[in-house]
Amino acid sequence: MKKIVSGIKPTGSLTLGNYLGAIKQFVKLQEERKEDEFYLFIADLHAITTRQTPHELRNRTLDIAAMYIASGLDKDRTTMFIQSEVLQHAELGYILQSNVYMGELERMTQYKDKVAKGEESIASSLFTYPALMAADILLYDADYVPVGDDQKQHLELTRDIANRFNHYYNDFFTVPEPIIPEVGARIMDLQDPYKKMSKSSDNPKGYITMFDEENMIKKKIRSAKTDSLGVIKYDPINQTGLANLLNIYASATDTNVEEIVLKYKVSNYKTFKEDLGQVLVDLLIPIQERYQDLIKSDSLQEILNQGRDRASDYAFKKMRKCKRKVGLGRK
Ligand code: ATP
Ligand code: LTN
Repeated sequence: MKKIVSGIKPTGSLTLGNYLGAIKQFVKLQEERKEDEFYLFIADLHAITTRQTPHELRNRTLDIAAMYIASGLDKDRTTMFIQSEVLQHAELGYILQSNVYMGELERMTQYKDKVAKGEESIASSLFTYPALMAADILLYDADYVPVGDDQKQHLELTRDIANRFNHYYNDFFTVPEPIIPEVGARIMDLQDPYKKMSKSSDNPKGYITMFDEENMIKKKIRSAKTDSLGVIKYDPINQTGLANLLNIYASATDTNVEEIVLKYKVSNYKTFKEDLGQVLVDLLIPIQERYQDLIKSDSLQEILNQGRDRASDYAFKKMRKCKRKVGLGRK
């Protein structure tokens, strides 16, 4: 039996990128791997590395939990919980800060990108973030971590931290492996296809959220940036915007890009975009309907309570052993 762990930050409305890169992937793994255990958390401690409005943060945390279940997650086979409700994440995060070097953290591109944006006040937690992320994973002895492409570097660092700790204190943590989807791992912004689709982007036209209404979805796809070449083929260098739309289509329909190109070979961008809009409407609207039922129900609260208790149980035991290893506290 393997353990699969992943997290998602409640920093904005979930996007199509989050869905295709992470959520769909998680649900699929769960369908394929009947023997395995699944832990999934809403990373609210990570969200506050950038300033959040308290009531919005709290609402979005629940939104994400409901969206996961609405997307097909099996609630009976998932330990789903809110990160800050399991105290050991912060505790282990601190210990791991002492096992990661400044130079390593300085190399993290997610951090560098945020700094490069030129924001004035950068919280110190944004810098130490990878230590907390490593804690999220190592606390549960995860074997696999399904994530989008942007998290690959953090996962590598998590592995380095685990190996370093294991070397110094004798084998203690399971060294995890990332699972990154073949298609859908990097959905790009619809208006600027050189940049990742991101829920904290300034331009809402660049992303589709999982809450967008039918007309909005179609409109955003229709106005997605393409090129003037007018031929449907997969050429990420010269037709970057179109390549992104082809990836979205392939990922949303579980097909491959070649098949889509073949289907639209003699078509035009307008027809292709109309069809893609419809594909996404057919994908997202049923999820939104299930979400509406869930967000009002008591069952969501019960799932999160149960998840918190189960995760805390494991985390408590792991941390007791960890502190003993490191020499903290009394015997
Ligand atoms: P932000 O935009 O605020 O930085 P984010 O959406 O990148 O947030 P998370 O919410 O933590 O960050 O991401 C959750 C998961 O979604 C991660 O596994 C991440 O790799 C994946 N993901 C995020 N954006 C994309 C994208 N554009 N394409 C594919 N996967 C993505
Ligand atoms: N850092 C991730 C979110 C995240 C995560 C995790 C993902 C926090 N902890 C543990 C997988 C496992 C992000 O920014 N997308």
